[in-house]
Amino acid sequence: ELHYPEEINVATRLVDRHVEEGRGDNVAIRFGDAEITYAELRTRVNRLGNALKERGVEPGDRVVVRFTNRPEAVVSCLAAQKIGAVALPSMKLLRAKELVHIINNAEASTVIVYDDLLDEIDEALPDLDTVDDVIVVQRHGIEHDHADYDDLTAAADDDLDAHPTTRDDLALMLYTSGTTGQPKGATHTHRQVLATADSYANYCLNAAEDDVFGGNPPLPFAYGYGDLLTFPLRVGATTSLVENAGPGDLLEAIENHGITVLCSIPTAFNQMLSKFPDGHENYDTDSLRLAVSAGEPLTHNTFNRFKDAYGVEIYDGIGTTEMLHIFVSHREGQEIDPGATGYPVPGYECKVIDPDTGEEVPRGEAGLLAVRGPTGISYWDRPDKQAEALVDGWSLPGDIYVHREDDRLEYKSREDDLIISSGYNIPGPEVEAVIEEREEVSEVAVIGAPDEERGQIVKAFVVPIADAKAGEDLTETIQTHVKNTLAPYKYPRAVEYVDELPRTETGKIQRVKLRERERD
Ligand code: 3SK
Repeated sequence: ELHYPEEINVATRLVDRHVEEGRGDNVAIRFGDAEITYAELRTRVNRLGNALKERGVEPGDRVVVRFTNRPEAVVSCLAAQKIGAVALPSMKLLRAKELVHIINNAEASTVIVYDDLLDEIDEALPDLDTVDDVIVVQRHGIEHDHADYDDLTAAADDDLDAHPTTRDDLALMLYTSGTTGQPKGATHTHRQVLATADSYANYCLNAAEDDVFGGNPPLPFAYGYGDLLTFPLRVGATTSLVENAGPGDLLEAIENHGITVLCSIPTAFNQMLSKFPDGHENYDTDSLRLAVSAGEPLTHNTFNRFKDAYGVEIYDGIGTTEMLHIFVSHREGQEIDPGATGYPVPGYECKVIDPDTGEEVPRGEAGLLAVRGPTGISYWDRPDKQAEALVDGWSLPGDIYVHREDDRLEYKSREDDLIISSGYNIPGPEVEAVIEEREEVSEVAVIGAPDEERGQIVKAFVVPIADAKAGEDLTETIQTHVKNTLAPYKYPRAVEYVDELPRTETGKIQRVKLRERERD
């Protein structure tokens, strides 16, 4: 079990402690050619923290931080937390209407925003009920009439004592990007933010001071917040930040920043493999010691191809915004079975239950995953959803899993993605993984489409690779391949070819949109 003192502030644990213990010259952030040491990061956090206090931000206030992956995003979250406020990072692609919902729901007082993301805030502003201050980081010379981040921080004091927050005070709020419905605020305390590093990053990744964490998950995504902020800073290591990174940018960052732990999502690993199948021949990737994937299940195919091309294994994990980070994964040094997500992360317990009775199902049978540990589901102001998602102290993230005889947990599907056809339960992602084995297929999503006779049929939406010929022949090839690989009732009775799949900003396939299309 992880223990934390009653009074604790995440910002001091991630920054000040390293300076006080002689690691002030360690590089905390690499961004392009710039390096920010822990000593410099502390000063930047203190200055912004003092400026926020002077502008009236109080402990407990919510401070919206709207940035791409840049150093100011890290500084802003830590400065808000250091003065006892709650950082609320916001995804860059959110539009004014979505921002109005989130910011009003959180009753935020302040917005810190990068100038090229200001227009949606300006559009939202007349409808924002509680915001009384907008602070803009000027980088692109975009004109505005708000307070200026550089002016405020230049005029502020270098020293700041952290607010005496307790371990159970809120430090972070993240709205679920949601493949369905209105975004909900997931709240996280100072203790819980630290616990993601002290459980997953410590035990599964062996995070250490000489690591460089890098990749492309956005910082406002719980996955990116852990990978690129909490994990490296917890151990005095370095985070490599790259704005809007594509496959080439990631490879450049590996070479230039010496990334040791590469964090990304399956789509981006696949893009790296398609564009740079022998990436290590074009770039020096020797620094890599492992890669981490989440967001969508990783297929065998991607795991094997990446290992062949880049010489490292990808550790797949399941996490959610509500749980803050990964709670099932393999650990470094364990034999990875790419057919399973892995074991409960040390500190967490998992069981697989019958959703109707709440009883554990026998090993080998599919059921709903229930999890408890140092983080858990805690929605902001949504007692209805909270009661459904946290039952008897167990969080229900909404995933269907099998607890195997070998103790590993094997992912089947999201609860919503289970297809029931003629009485058979068919996990869509299982069929997707098999279809994706075909070389003609670039991406695929499988859903249950309404069918009078069978209730639902398995339907595959396929993005073919550039030179594959979409049509009846390919459909037959796909269907035969699935019938030969899985129980034949799982084959897609319908296949539709599309140019792209609908995705959330964090890269998750929005199967709900495909289902809606089929219903309309
Ligand atoms: O939503 C996810 O897929 C996720 C995975 C790992 C860590 C955090 C999150 C939100």
